[in-house]
Amino acid sequence: MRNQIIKILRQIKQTALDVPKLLWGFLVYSFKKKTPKSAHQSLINLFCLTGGYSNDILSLPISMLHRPYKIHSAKGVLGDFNREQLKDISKRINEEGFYIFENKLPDELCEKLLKFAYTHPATIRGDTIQYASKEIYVPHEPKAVRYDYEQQMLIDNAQVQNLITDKSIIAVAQNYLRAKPVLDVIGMWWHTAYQKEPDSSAAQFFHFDMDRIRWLKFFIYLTDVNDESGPHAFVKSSHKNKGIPRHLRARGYARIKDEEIFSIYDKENVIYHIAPKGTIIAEDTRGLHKGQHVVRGDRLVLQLQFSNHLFGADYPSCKFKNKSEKLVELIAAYPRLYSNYV
Ligand SMILES: O=C(O)CCC(=O)C(=O)O
Ligand SMILES: [Fe+2]
Repeated sequence: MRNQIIKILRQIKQTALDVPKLLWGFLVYSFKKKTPKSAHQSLINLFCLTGGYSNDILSLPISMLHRPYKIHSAKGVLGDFNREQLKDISKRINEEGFYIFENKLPDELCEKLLKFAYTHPATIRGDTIQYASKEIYVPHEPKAVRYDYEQQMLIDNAQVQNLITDKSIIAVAQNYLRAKPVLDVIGMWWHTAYQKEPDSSAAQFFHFDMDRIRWLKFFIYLTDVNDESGPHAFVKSSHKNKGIPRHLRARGYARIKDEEIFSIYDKENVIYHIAPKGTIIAEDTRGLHKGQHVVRGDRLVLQLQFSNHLFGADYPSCKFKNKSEKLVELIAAYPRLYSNYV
């Protein structure tokens, strides 16, 4: 009983510190367009404390201030969605934390991106890598567990520009976020069979993301993904409020071992996205997820992240150097959507 009271008092004290720090952080952000580190930490602390309610409360004024764009035709690589279909997709993501689209990325687009990956250097990453040098990925001869392509190269790539101006993707993101979306991460990386053990810096242990207040990630497989080549894994419904038990949240951004996940969640709720190349998954990575480590082969994935606000983690910034005609047109129509790159 005494311990319980001490715990509650500690939580009250923590909240009393984190709420003003967060609000102060918003004020600083509105002037500097940069979040103070301590305010981002408070966002994480409050998530750990409330299990997600804090993010939902913060999202309310954002939704009111940045009401969704009018998108006339939500047509593109994912399909041609009407309002009801968009609602259904959001409902499924709200329920399960992810949605796998029936439509795949056309082969031609996958091939072009794959060719880009085979011909451009990427930064190698891994727990054992001392120097983040740039290397061209050679299949069967990996030099690290992960190869990350530079965002600047990606945003200027014609295929990537095709995807970030795709109305079906934009509409799905906006519908889920319930606000004007802001595109804020464009990433592409290989996971390789470099090592037998999962790697922490390559996101191969279960974890939740908390870089933003609310966001949606699109994972696009550019290679066939089987059970050995590193499927993306997600714990169904763990993105919901209190979907992650308090004792796990209490550890903050910690990486969680599989044994612990399976001791908490039913096996059938731990989903491994084994799927062919071109598969597109929308996921709320507030839930527990990871890239299963690769046993054989490799996996190339492209990721787009849309958030309801740029408050949060401070990513290195980059701006468009070349723009397709369509991108120029959409930047004018949806300035907030591309504000991070303009
Ligand atoms: O590579 C993966 O499948 C996981 C990546 C991840 O954790 C993330 O994008 O947030
Ligand atoms: Fe993650």
